[in-house]
Amino acid sequence: MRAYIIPAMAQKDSHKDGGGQVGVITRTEPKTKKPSLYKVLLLNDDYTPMEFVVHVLQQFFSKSAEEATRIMLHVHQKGVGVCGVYTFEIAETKVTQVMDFAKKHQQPLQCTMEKE
Ligand code: TYC
Repeated sequence: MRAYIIPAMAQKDSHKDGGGQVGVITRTEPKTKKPSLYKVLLLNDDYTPMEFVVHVLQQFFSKSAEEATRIMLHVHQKGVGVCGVYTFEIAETKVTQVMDFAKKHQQPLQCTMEKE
């Protein structure tokens, strides 16, 4: 909540009572807005080894071996899957990290993001 202080001379009739009083208006709406969220997606392909994808999910998305395996198998079977949900800059960083890592290891793995 934020309070706005109105200077005495700006208030109606403030001159009659000698002034010096200030008015305070408060509002109850929170000032902050929730940031938009973005899903980071992994796409399936026929070439990237399953172990490589599991490693990516553990390394860049802090998944356990079990959760990483579950997500990898989901992507393998359905074609696409969610690695995590983040604010724009974090999601963008994750995509860049995965794409750079895949390129460095000559894997065709694709990672993208989409607004929730
Ligand atoms: N389809 C790959 C294979 O059979 C495994 C794989 C899973 C690749 C998920 C990419 O995002 C991916 N080796």
